[in-house]
Amino acid sequence: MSLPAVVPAPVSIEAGSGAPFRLSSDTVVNGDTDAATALSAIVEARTGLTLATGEGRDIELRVDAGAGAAESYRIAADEASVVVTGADAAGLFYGVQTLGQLIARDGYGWTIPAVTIEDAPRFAYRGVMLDVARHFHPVETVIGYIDRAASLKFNALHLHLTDDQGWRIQLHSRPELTEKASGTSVGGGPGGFYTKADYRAIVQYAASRHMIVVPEIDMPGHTHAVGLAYPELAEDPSISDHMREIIRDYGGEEPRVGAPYDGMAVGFSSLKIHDEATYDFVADVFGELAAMTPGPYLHFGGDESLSTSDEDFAVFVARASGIIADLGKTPVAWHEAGAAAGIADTTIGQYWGFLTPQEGAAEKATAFVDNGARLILSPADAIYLDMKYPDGPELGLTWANGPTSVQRAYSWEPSLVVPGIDDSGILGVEAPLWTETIRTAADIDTMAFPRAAAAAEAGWSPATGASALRTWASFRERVGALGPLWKSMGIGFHPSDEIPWA
Ligand code: TNX
Repeated sequence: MSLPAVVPAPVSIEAGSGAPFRLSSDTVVNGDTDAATALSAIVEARTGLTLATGEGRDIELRVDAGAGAAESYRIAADEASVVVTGADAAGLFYGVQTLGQLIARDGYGWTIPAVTIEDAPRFAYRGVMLDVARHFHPVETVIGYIDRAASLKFNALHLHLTDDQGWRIQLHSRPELTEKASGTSVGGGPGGFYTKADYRAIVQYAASRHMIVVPEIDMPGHTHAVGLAYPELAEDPSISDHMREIIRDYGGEEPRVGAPYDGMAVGFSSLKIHDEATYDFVADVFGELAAMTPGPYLHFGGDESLSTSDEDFAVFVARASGIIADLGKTPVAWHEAGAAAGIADTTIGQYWGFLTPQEGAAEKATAFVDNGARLILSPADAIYLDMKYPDGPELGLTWANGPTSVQRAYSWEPSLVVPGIDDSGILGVEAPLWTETIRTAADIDTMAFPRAAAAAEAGWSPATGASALRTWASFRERVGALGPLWKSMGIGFHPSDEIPWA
């Protein structure tokens, strides 16, 4: 008997021998109210049925604090009943997401197959990143992305809030940032920013889906927009020959002092490293963000600071990470920052190199673990969701060995990326979506689905080799089976020809 399709693959799944549970408008759901609301919404979207509440317990949703590890859950379904037990509220929520994937249809109606599932995450951190700087994405789009990501058991939304092209978060301590530096985007589009109330709404919605928000303010490079608001903090653009080549390839103008930048080239901007005013700025920005952000992480970027010398970069990284640590938060930085002596030793590194590390990336990443912290893995040639598909639309870039097939997004093992770094040094996995070419919610859906599901499985499911389900052959079948559920959720996924869509 074939197993029901669940993505990300659970720790264990066993098909029962009996008849399935039948869903109808008489089916009563009972127990935890938040979980019941979440399940009813999924069932209604997928089947059109409205579940009943009241006496009876056809479907029971409960939290049992002794039931297992954080975020874990168990499902027992047979002809008579369906019981989902979470070890905590997040675990119960994930059990409900799995239950949504189990909904099937036979000749008589909607069913949940007889099945027993035990499940818990491999890694504590499972993230998606959305770049709202290159193109701004409104609150509704972010909320939609939270729903989609949470359905795959992602628990962190990293927002790339600032870059050369725009500053997207309102701060009362530094109002000029959004007043003067949020009005454009790549290609000259209109830009935009989140008010403090918008940001709070995003944080709150994410929390309701058991996700934290990780805000990133990219520094000391990627800061041309800062110079529009505070010219005294920014170095003049430094335009290398390499950058002129990129401008030739991608089009666009060279960055100019005092003018918004709407091109795609990177690495020309820097904050002034040897000016105390810079660190007053860093303290204001992260101080205000810390107060708005209940999650433990503040990301200070640190990538591609190509116009900052190594010595100056190290000075900046030490100061910025120290400021964040002193606020009681855990700093996060892209892996380049690992090279900086003096970095706060709690800083989490985000590795964005290739599956086979090149040019010192592994050494820089390893430095975070040597300091006693851990890594988030975002291998660019596997799970950069902004890479073109081989058979997809024109959207996306190709620099990370692209185009990137669904098979390549799936076929990697976290403990084999950075040599010597195994699960104990890995906090988790994150799939970034940069938005130089990505303008709309529909664009986001196309690029992220189905490849985000591959990243979800790398972050949640047992290691490759530790589960019969952790193969490309199994994954493509299971993802294909999610097609109807994704359609019912309104996900405009890319109908990749690598996947046998149901
Ligand atoms: C590299 S990955 C960047 C971003 C670009 C992205 C495009 C990283 C830390 N930096 O600035 O948007 O490539 O794929």
